[in-house]
Amino acid sequence: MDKLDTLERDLMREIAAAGDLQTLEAARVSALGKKGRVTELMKTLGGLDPEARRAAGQALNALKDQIADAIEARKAALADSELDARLAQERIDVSLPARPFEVGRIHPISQTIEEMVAIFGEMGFSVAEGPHIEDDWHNFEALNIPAEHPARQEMDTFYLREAADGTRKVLRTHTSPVQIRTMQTQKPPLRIIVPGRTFRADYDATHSPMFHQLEGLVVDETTHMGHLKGTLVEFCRAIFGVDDLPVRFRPSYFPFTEPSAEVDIGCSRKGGELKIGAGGDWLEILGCGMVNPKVLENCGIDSSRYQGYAFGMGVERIAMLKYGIPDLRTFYESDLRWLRHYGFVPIEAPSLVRGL
Ligand code: 2NL
Repeated sequence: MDKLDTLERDLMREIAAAGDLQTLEAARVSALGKKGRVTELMKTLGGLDPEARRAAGQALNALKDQIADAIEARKAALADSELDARLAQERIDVSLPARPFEVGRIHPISQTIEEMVAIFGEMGFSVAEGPHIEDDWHNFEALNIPAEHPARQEMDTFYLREAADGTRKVLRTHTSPVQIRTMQTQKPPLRIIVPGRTFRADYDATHSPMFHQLEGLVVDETTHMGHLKGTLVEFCRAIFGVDDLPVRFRPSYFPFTEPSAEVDIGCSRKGGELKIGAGGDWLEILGCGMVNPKVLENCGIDSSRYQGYAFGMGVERIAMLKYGIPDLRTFYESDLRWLRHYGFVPIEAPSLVRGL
């Protein structure tokens, strides 16, 4: 029992004296470890007679618990003071400038499509989409574009490798095949717009092998050229934000519409600067017409009952005019400086969500 008192005093002193977690762990091992002093004493119990063994056993177990508790308490105290020391040392410098917060930009093509969709959306049009890879029928044949038409020649169209049956798929040269697919699968009345990528083998300051179109199609029983004119005049004024913008319909030809027209908007070109609005000059911005009855029939729509109009425009061209972008090729260069200049900060850009 004397020995136990001495051991207890020694161990408690060691624990109290441990100045860090490592020293404390060493003290624990030397007391309670496999060869620790308390453990070694436990092993001597077997040599005592039963009476003494019980008394010594109880005392030893009590000592073991006391030491273990003391170690835990010391451990907590050491951890606290370590944290206090770290907190005293580490400071937050509130005067440090905040980390730069980079916000991406919306590409002018995406922004322009968004604005077009919003304008036509308010007029009751829905958006339709379709595949970029098309077959000859959907891209040309159904649209009344004859085999000898220049658009079907190798020169203008990207053809895919010939299949085993001799047919060749194409990268769609316009978004019209989506209208064809819609007419095949849905019943009139139809009122859709089709924004999307299109592909033609052409490359200069105003042409890119990949570009964007937005086409529209309305088919109903009494839809006529007056609806076509009203819709497109309204669209031109809305997209350029000019209420009294002059709009002119000039007779033209497309195989898929009859009659067909090209639409010009008023502008002035004084001093080499282009200004959209009244000014005596004209700028072509889209094509349109009444859907050729042959096209309706090709899609299984009864042309003696239904008629409609269609239109198409290049998204890049509208974006260049609206946002003063001089070279079409820069749209696809992924130059971040260009994107920071011409792109739109999401929260500032007019969007569908807030009705432009
Ligand atoms: C242009 C002119 C146009 C159409 C596209 C169309 C589609 C079907 C039936 C009839 Cl499915 N027409 N599309 C009609 C007239 C003009 O585009 O200058 N595009 C850039």
